[in-house]
Amino acid sequence: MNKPRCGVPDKEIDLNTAVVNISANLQQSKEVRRRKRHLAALVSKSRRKRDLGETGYMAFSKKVLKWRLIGEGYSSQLTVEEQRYIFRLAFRMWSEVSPLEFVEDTRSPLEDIDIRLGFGTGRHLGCNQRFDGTGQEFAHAWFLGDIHFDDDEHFTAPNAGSGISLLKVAVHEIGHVLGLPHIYRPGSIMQPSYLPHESVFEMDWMDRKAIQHLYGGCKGRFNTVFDWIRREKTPYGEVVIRFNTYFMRDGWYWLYENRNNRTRYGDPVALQIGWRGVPLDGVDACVHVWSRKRDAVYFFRGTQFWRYDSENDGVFTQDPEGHRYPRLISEGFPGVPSPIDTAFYDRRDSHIYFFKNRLVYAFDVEANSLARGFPKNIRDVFPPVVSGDHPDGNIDAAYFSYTHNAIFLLKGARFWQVVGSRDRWRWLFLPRNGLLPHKEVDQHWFDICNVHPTALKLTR
Ligand SMILES: [Ca+2]
Ligand SMILES: [Ca+2]
Ligand SMILES: [Zn+2]
Ligand SMILES: [Zn+2]
Repeated sequence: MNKPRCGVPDKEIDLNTAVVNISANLQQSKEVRRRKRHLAALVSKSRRKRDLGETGYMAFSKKVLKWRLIGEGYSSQLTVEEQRYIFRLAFRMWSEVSPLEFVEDTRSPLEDIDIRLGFGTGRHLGCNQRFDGTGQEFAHAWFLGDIHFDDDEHFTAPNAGSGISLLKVAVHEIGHVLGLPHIYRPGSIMQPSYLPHESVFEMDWMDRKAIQHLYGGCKGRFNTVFDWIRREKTPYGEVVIRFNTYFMRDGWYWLYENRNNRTRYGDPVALQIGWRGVPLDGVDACVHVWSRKRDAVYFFRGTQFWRYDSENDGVFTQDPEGHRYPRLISEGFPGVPSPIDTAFYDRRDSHIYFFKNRLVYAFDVEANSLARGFPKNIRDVFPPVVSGDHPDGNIDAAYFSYTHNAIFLLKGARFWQVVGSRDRWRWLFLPRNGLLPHKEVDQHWFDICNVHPTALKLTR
C-alpha cells in the first residue's frame, strides 16, 4: 500500500547530505550551496521571480508575508472558519521559530498575496499537476507561492484522532514554500510521508535549524529579562525550586525553558494573559527579590512600580505590609531615579542593581537605602575585559541567571556576560564583575521569535 505522501518531488538529489549540511555546517561550501540551489530549482516551478535571500539561497527576502485561503478553494470537509484557524496556527508555528511573520490578508489583490492556499480535486485551481483521488498524494506546494490540498483526502482538525491532520500537512507544505526540502529524520515535520501523530506536535530541532539556516535567527531588543523562582511540590511531596527565564518585549513575553534551551511551545503570549495587572504595553524591568526573609516580585514602569502576587496570579492592589500599588519608585526605593533602564536582584549580596543611562544604583534591600558609594559609573562597576567591548550604558535588560549562575547585560541584539568568581579562580587576571566580550543573544538563547500581532494569542 502506498502511504499518504506529499507531492513535492525529491528527484535524485541526495537530500540527506543537504540536510546534514543544514545542521552541521552553517558555513557551507559553494559546492553545497550550488547543489541546494539546484534542488530549489527542482522543487520549484515558481511562476513568479522572487528575490534571492541574503543567504544566497532562494527564499523570501521580506520578513512579513501575506497569506490567504482563496475563495474558490475551500475544503468541503471543514468549516471555512476551521480551515482558516488551522492555517493561522500552521503559519504561527513557523513564525515561532524563524524571523518570519505571517498575516492573513483577505483584501489585497490576489497577486499581492505571497502564499495562496486552496483545496481541489483532480484537475484543480488552474494547476498543471492533477490530484490522484483518495490516497497517496495529499498536497503539493509551489516553491515561494501556492499550496494545494487534495480534497479527496479525509482532512481533519487537530485532536480529531482520525483522518489526516490538516495542521500537520499545512505546516509541512508551508515549509516547502519557504524553501525547505524534505528532511529524512524522525520527528521532522518535513518528512515526505504522513505519519499519524500525537495530539500535540512541535517543531523538531532540525526543522528549527533548517528554517533559521535560510532566514537567520531571531533578533531584537527586549524590554526586560528575568528569572522567576518558584517553589513547587513534586507528585512525591518533594519541594523543588524551579527557575524559568522570561523575556519580555513590548506587550508580550516568552518563557524560556532552560532545560531544553528554547522557548515554550506557543510563545509569545500577551502580557495580560500571563501577568495580570502589569502595564499592557510592557515594563522597564522586573525584579524577584528572593532571600530567606523575602520573596517579592516587582515590575517597574516609568515612575511607578507594582508588586506581583504569585499566589493569586495578579498584581497586588495592597500587599501584606499594607502598601498600595502602583507606588512611586522614589517612595519604595529611596535614592533610585525613575524611569529606570533595567534592574536585577543579586542574591549573593541582597542588593537590587538599578541601571539608568551610564549609572548603576545598588540598593540594599535590608537597609532600604542605596549602598555606600552609589551611584557609580557602569564602567567602574562592570569594567570591560577587552577594552572597547562594553555597552556603555542605556542597557535594555540585566538579569541574574540561576541556570548559568551568572549576570548578563543585554543591549540590542547583543549580550555581555559578567565574570563570576569561578572564572576568576581560573583566570586570575580577570577583573571583578568584568564584562566578557559581547555575543549575539540569538546564539545563546534560541527561538525567541516574534509572531505577527494578529497571530498573538490572547487566550491560554
Ligand atoms: Ca490523493
Ligand atoms: Ca528595560
Ligand atoms: Zn513535502
Ligand atoms: Zn496544484
